[in-house]
Amino acid sequence: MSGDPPVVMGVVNVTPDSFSDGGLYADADSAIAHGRRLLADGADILDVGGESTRPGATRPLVEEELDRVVPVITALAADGATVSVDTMRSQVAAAAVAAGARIVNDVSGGLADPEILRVVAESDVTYVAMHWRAHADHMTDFATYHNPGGVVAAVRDELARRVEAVLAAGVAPERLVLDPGLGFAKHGAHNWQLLADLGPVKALGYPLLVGASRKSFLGTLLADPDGTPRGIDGRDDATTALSVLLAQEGVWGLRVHDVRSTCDALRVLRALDTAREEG
Ligand code: PMM
Repeated sequence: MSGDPPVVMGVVNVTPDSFSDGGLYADADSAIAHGRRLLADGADILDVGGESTRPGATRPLVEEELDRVVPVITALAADGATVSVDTMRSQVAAAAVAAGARIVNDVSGGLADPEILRVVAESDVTYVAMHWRAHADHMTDFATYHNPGGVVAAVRDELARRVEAVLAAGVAPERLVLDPGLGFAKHGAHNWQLLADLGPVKALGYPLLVGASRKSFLGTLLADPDGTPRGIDGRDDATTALSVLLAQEGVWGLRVHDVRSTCDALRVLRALDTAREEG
């Protein structure tokens, strides 16, 4: 690993329907307890979300999303955790920041609700802009990349346009993080192409967050001989393998569900680095 190890962002989905952990932490108490477990496992950041973005998901009302995330953010921030809010909505971002969130993780990169950029610009929080093309209920319609350079060039170019919008809204460049958006308007092969060639996205010059954890392209990779995709519960080892590779690529952050295995893997990398430096 050259440079700083990635930060580990643990996922706290306060939703009834997220694809990986939907319904497990749908009430505030269990979500708060889960966040505390992730902190004990070594998470640097807790990413609290109240809207499922699984393909085909329908959106909650703003009030529902607020009711889900605000009490959880308030409690975890009061514990001293660095909390991120996973939202595309300006009202939710504003309430989350008021409740103590330090990062706004917007999977739409400001496309779903451009007002969110103003909320971020008027605060001092970090903004994660992810590559995104459409809401979950029809994003698979947009999973085509026939342009020269394919998905890698498209993601780079579309993120570059988001960077312009974010900076034009007054967000300081040092507060911006980019994310290639694995699984969002992307089929399995697109995700692998992006993972195999992060260089062009990295060359935009911003820290990168990557969320590969438990996503369906891993289920497909690990499918049974009869083609049945590996279930959510069986995807953490493959996620951890990717965490190791992404750490070696120098990404800024890893968004994962099973925080402990990724933190363990990062400790292995650090021990090797130390042995090399001392040897
Ligand atoms: N993936 C999901 C939700 N939020 N945020 C960022 N920045 N990057 C991601 O890849 C990402 C995200 C969907 O996964 P989940 O349903 O397991 O939370």
